[in-house]
Amino acid sequence: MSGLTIAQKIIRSHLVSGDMAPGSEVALRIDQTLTQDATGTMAYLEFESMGIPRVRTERSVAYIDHNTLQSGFENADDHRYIQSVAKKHGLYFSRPGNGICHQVHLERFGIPGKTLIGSDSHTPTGGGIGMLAFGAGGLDVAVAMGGGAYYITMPKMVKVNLTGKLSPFVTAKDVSLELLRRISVKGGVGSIIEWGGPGVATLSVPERATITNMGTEVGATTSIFPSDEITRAFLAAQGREGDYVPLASDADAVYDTVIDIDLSALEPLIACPHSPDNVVTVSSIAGTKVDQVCIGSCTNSSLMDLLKVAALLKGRTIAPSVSVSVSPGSKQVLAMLSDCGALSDILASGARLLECACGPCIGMGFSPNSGGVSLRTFNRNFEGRSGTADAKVYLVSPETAVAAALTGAITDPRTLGEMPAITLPERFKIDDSAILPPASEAEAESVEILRGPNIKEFPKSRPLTDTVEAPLVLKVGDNITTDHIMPAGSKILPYRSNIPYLSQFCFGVCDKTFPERAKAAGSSIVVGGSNYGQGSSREHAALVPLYLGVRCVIAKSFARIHAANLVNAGILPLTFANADDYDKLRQDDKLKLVNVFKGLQSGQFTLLDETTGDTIPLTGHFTDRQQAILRAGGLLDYTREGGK
Ligand code: MIC
Ligand code: SF4
Repeated sequence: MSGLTIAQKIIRSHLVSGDMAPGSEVALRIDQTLTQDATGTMAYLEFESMGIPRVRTERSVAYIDHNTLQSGFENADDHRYIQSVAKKHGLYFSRPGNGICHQVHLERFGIPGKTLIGSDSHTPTGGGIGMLAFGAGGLDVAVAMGGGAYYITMPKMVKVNLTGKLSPFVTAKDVSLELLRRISVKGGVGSIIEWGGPGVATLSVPERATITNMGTEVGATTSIFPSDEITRAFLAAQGREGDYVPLASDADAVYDTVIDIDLSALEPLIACPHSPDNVVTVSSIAGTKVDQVCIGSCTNSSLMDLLKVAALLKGRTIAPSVSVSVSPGSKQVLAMLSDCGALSDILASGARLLECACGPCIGMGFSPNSGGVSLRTFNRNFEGRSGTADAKVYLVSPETAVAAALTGAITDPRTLGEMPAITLPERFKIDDSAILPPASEAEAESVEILRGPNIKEFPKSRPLTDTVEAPLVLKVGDNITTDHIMPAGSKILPYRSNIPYLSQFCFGVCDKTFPERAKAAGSSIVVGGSNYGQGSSREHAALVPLYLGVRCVIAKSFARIHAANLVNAGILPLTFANADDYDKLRQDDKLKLVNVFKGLQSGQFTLLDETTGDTIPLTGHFTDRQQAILRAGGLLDYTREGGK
């Protein structure tokens, strides 16, 4: 037998059931979980409904980082609810202001070789420290907190072989953008990307984490780096050397694909509106006027990133036409920037300091002006996500962001002169006072769960029927993101535990009349193109359509987490057997899905278009467990009925 990749080794040591052949379903034991507030309230409501008194993982952490504005009682109530659940049920609680979940988890909790799932699509950031970390829907995280396994389709193994060394002003972000340029937002679907080769030794843990973070954007199941001496040094600097475990693939490990990237050959790159894979060189569009620059997010808010930003801004002033924000990834980063004086350099340049949170990345404030050009060090530039429908958002490295902040136009950062040398400290400032431990088992019983009026009922599921008769209420194109299906932003985010309220905004970016029409239809079907449901893990993109009566989504292909969320919500995700049949279906056609139960077993479904008379073959390959979940009307009903 040939050797194993890093991911295969971790999967093997956590295998609860299944066969590790690509395409088969494997069930994994989960060591750690994380949630953030925007998906957390729902996840904890689901966890509570399972009636398990204490989490059964090694470590579960509830973060508050997405919506920290508390612009009304809704969020304050949700945060208080999550805090009380954490205390009662055995979770650590990271208070608002303590930082972005992925950054804090890397600093304080990540352990090489462990498995992690999080109700956030960027959970693979943990791969930077050698964790096998997956983004998942809230319900899957709730099940894992209860000690249940996490089910995935065994991915293919892709290796990115790094050689050479990054040149000054070329960064880990440019490595991610280069991969996006080459393989697109669909190129990683069904794969685990392992980063290897001699170039790995030149990258620090935060740089590796930038790369695994953005592996989400190529659609990868997850991404992982080896755990080596650099990992040990990072853990030691965090006072956690005891958590270090070396991890490497076997010399004869077999990969389905190998991609070579020569770090020395890269130059600064930029993703243009409105997709992270719309990548060109910065120099090719230099001179484009910029209105806004945002530095931060779980992709680029580490101490290393912000020390570089501060060093480049030192003694300089940002252009009067540009508005600049800096959001440090964690309280640790902010405190250390402050202690060494770098924060003063940032502030003296004219940049605005925002809280250690997701902030503008999820449209929580700092929306660009009308038609504005915004350069962001973030990971997603989907249309409308910034909060300004006609803004043009570009994704860049911190260095390129600073260059634009100083000049007021897209500028190759290599024109800024010498790159100041940055070294990470041997010891980070450790202050876990904003991470609250859970109550002891003895005290837990008396902890009261504090619920606010914003928490509304979970949408009612319907068990699957053998015939689904419903109109095609919405037909959309390729690469529909969960931001299209269920937008976020400061006006909507406070309502993540209020599905009826959220439903008014469902598919608003594509068609504002959708919620009304879907509700009126009672039962409905949505049709999409390829890579349907890419982006965020938010299960609201399945729960809200469920609430509006969507029974089935038919697409050319699906993104992994969203397909799992649809199954968990009891909505059938089916694909066209012949992609061309997509063109035959028209909005408002009367559709009829027949012999659904037989289809579940055979994987072949038949759709009748009663308006045109067409018969369209569809496919949907579901494991026995997924079939049982769909029949029950969703994972919650399946679990309640005793399913594992
Ligand atoms: C995102 O980056 O889109 C989010 C907001 O972090 C989401 C989670 C959410 O919608 O709450 C994600 O990536 O899963
Ligand atoms: Fe937060 Fe943005 Fe990261 Fe999502 S991508 S977790 S919104 S910082």
